[in-house]
Amino acid sequence: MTAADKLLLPSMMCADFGCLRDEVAALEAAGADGFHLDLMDGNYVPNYGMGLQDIEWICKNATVPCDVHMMAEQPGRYVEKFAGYGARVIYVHPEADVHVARTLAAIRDLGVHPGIAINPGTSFATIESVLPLVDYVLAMTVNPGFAGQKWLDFVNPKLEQLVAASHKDGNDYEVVVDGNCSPERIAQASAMGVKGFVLGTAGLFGHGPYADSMARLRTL
Ligand code: S6P
Ligand code: MG
Repeated sequence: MTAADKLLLPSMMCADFGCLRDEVAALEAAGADGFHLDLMDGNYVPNYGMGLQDIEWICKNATVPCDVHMMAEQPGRYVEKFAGYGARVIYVHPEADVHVARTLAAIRDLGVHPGIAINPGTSFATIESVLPLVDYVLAMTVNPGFAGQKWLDFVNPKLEQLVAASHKDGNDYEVVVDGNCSPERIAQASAMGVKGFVLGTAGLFGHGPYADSMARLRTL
């Protein structure tokens, strides 16, 4: 994989909502490949965010694609809404959906890339059967719900499993990592074959000019 192939995806829950328009413009100018938009329902995870109106505004005003990460129970209830906003990818968690295969098919029928998000404590085997239905796998390296957490090393073998299975036996998906994407972790995961990185407090926000950080991360 070349550096240019890497997908660098700022996590907008880490942006300054006091000047969201400026944040979006600055991150796009810095070379963001897309925006990662987290939805938390206070139930599936013990936190709330981002609001539907925030997600709608970013989806409709960004000039780069937007991916919605649903940390919410019964995600199927909302996929039509996010498709209407113009989302590029919609990620759902298998534990949150009794009929995840139906929801993934519904996302594709809406013209959006289906994605599955996998928690640190969820095994590869749990999602293996639905992998042919998805275009992206969001591998969580922290427990979902909060920014600023530590990378859980026990996830590393599963990252390798996900990459190894990504383009064979009926599968055709890319692996994106979410959680503590520091420069060191990006270098490590990139070497494993991970394609995309959600950038939060570990690698982008609070580390000086976005363009400088993004240029450095792209070379790793
Ligand atoms: C929260 C969410 C993530 C965070 C991101 C923050 O679980 O799904 O997308 O926004 O992980 O990154 P960092 O670098 O603060 O861990
Ligand atoms: Mg996320």
